[in-house]
Amino acid sequence: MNKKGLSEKEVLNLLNKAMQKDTSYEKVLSAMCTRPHPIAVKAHMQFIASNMGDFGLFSGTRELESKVIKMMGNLLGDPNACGYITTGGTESNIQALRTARNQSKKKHPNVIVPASAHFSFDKIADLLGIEIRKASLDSEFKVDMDSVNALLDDNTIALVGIAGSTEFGQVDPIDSLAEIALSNNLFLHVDAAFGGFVIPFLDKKYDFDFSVEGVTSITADPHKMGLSTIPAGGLLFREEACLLPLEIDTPYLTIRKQHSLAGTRSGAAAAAAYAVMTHLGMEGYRKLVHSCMKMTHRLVEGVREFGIEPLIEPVMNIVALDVPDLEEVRKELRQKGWITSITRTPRAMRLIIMPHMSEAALLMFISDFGECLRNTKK
Ligand code: 0PR
Repeated sequence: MNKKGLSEKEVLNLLNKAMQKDTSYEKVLSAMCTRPHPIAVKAHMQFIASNMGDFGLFSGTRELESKVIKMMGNLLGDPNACGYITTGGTESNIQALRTARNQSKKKHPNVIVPASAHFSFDKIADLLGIEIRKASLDSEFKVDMDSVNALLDDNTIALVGIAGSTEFGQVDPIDSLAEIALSNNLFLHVDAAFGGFVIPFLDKKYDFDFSVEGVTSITADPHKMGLSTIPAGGLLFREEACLLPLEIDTPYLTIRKQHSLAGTRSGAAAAAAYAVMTHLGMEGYRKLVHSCMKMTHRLVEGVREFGIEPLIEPVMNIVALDVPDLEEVRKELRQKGWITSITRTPRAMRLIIMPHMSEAALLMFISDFGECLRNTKK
């Protein structure tokens, strides 16, 4: 630290310099986050000092958090769901499986997740001492139910289904997983970190949430397609009793118990999520998702003209393209400023069409993509 403080102007200059090195979102096709809605930013700033880790001090923010959970419960099939605003999908997944582990009496618990599960489940294996078993995927990258059944044994405590997989944007057969969960008395967690704010607004209907009997908990993140500020994840449980195994005593706070993983935790995130959800409403999110889906279909149409096919017809605004000379093409695109990503198995080009994408930028991407393909073929 410098001995003497710098002036505000000098500090702001330093900040601006640092910010210039950050990538602005215009040409980012690899991110599940986006620019937050301006009203979320306003709310975030207004509640910047609020701490949900000691919410007895911040009962107004606490009310906003409860309202966000209520709105999310309504969105995800159970108006009576309970939960809290986490730091993101990772914390939500950890906490859901921590509940499952603490509720079970197994000494060597295992959880079955699809091979497409986000890497947060590998962190969970390490943190919670749970064996994570990966079930294979079918030809459409949904979890294969035969594989799930084959992995199931007496030490299985939970199943996980993904609604909006990180790489393919696919939705697992949650109803089939729920049947197994119900008949074996297992916890069923749905990771809809990305899909939670997309699937309810698609034209096609999917049974993926609490409307499916047997679903115990859901991860759905306002800081992804919810257009809220980071860090705003959501964790919902069907039953209040699921929060109990997470509780620890906090005798010297204004609250007696805490169930979050983080201690001090952003109230700004809860206020931001409340603001943007209340402002956009169901109609606003539907428009947003429709616009992303329209661009996604336009993208697929465009690349098909170059003979490139997606691995599956896009379910949501995530596309995996089967591209020859993948790394070469990605490198060329990078030189034109485009940031793309990949899927693990099989290797494909992964593109996420977030709300920061515009139709004009997308058309430019399609044209640049065609040029890069031709260049690498030479
Ligand atoms: N579950 C699913 C299905 C996810 O896709 C993700 C993150 C998580 C859980 C974990 O969420 P948090 O990162 O909020 O803890 N998916 C993206 C990923 O890891 C997140 C991301 C966002 C990556 C922006 C890059 C980026 O620029 O790929």
